[in-house]
Amino acid sequence: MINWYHLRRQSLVLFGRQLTAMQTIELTDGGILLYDESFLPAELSDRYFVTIRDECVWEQKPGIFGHMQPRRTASYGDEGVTYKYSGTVNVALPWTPTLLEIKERIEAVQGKYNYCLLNRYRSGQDSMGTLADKEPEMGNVIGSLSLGATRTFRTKHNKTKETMSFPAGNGTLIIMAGTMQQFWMHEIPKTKQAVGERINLTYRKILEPA
Ligand SMILES: O=C(O)CCC(=O)C(=O)O
Repeated sequence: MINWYHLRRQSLVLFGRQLTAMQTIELTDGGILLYDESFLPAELSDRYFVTIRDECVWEQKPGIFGHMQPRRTASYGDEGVTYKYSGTVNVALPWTPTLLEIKERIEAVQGKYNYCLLNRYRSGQDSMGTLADKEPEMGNVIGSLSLGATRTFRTKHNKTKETMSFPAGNGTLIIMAGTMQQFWMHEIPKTKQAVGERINLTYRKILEPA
């Protein structure tokens, strides 16, 4: 049987460069958002979801005002990398084979990453409040892969409040680049709909402190 997914992907390899079906969305003030709703096929995404859910070390951390973050997180990366944000200190555990495999797939599209922050949303009541990932030690390209239930990824311009929403479902890839973190915030709002569990992996480049 012909595997249409692979045929589509292969047809996008030209002169050794992988061209993907990503949409490029140019945001106000130089932000760039790349979006591919079906970057990975469903069966592979399902497999990654189960492996990552079962083998990663998850914790629920206190957020900036002392309340517990409304989701679980995990932290993996190159040896010695630590990512600090919103009052949390996240020391990277060594990469798992699955996280490395996904990293290579995303790097084939854009970016070079040495760290991955994972977010696990157990139900529609888990969420991520509005934020921008603009710590000075972090590179501007973030590769964000979603697995499991579909949630809304919403981004809003800091001043104009222009808002864009994208379904982030099983196998969706979003790459945030350009000046997006300076001018745009993003969030995963709560939903009252009965949604299942979702895992999101944000691959990042944590630069050496100057
Ligand atoms: O769960 C998501 O899709 C968003 C995660 C994210 O962007 C972040 O952790 O900064």
